[in-house]
Amino acid sequence: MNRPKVTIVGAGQVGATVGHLLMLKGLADLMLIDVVEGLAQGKALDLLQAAAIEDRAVEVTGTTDLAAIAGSRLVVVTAGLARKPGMSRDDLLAANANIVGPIADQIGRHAPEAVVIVVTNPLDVMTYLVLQRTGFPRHRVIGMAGALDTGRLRAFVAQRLKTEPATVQALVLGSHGDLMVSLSSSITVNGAPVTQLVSAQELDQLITRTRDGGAEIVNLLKTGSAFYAPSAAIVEMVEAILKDKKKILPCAAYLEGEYGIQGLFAGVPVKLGARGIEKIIEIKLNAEEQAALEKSAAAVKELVDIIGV
Ligand code: A3D
Repeated sequence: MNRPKVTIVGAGQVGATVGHLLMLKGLADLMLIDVVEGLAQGKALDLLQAAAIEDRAVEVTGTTDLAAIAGSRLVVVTAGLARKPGMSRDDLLAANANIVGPIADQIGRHAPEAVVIVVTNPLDVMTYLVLQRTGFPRHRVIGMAGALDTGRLRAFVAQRLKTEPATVQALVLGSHGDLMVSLSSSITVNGAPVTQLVSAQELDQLITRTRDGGAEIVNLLKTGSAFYAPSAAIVEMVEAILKDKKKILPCAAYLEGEYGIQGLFAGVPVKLGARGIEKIIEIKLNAEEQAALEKSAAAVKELVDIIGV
């Protein structure tokens, strides 16, 4: 069978979990790459054996060699340092730029037609760096954040209302971080506006918990950060692309005037299909939401200026 090849660069908590979920779906042959000798090889071997038990006929290979990106239909970049307690996403900036920049160079060289999903934090800046260093068109470089943040908000709303998460719809835009923009007006439960189901104060608390969702888990874990939900969100995006689903999801996309933002990544609803981002969906925001989105983009611009890409 002619399965596409998906490469995951960074075989840590997120990368390996993405590998596990993708293996279970049997969607693609997998290449795991990590700078630590033996790590990607060991996890790949473990996954290959798990695939036999799960009855999935996929190839899983591990290496330290970035040249193994060659032939990838899709590359997921999770290489980098994870946040530690008390560390903001922005603290990670310089360290992760030095890791992600050279990886992007190798993606451009070895898989010039690939779609790239960037996960390394600070997300919006790392995605910008990958766009610049690969020279890829903007529809093929996508940041994962909105799908995760939306999932977190849906989980909290469903838990509060004691209902199934599948019935809860929501949209979280902006940058991934303290300035994410949750659109209260977008949250519905089986079509009913959530604003009529919980008090404004409760809704605020759910939105705040979503904004701080990553930090809450970091503080509990003490070492490392969230990986199950981030990986599920990445796989949702990978599946939409490999299956050409035309699925509308919030993702970090490079904006060229959409939402009044020029030359930066921000989380907005996009249509994901075989080409990557097939369309940036512009929805009408109220003045407060627009101002919040612009504030969040301005914060990303400051970080982009710091790393000077
Ligand atoms: P972790 O378990 O530390 O895995 C990172 C892996 O990257 C490690 O195995 C490293 O050895 C590897 N690595 C480091 N440098 C290189 C390199 N040059 N080439 C190849 N591999 C390398 O972290 P994690 O998996 O928990 O998180 C990975 C990244 O994703 C971090 O930057 C997180 O902050 C980020 N993350 C983002 C989200 C978003 O929602 C955007 C969610 C979760 C994690």
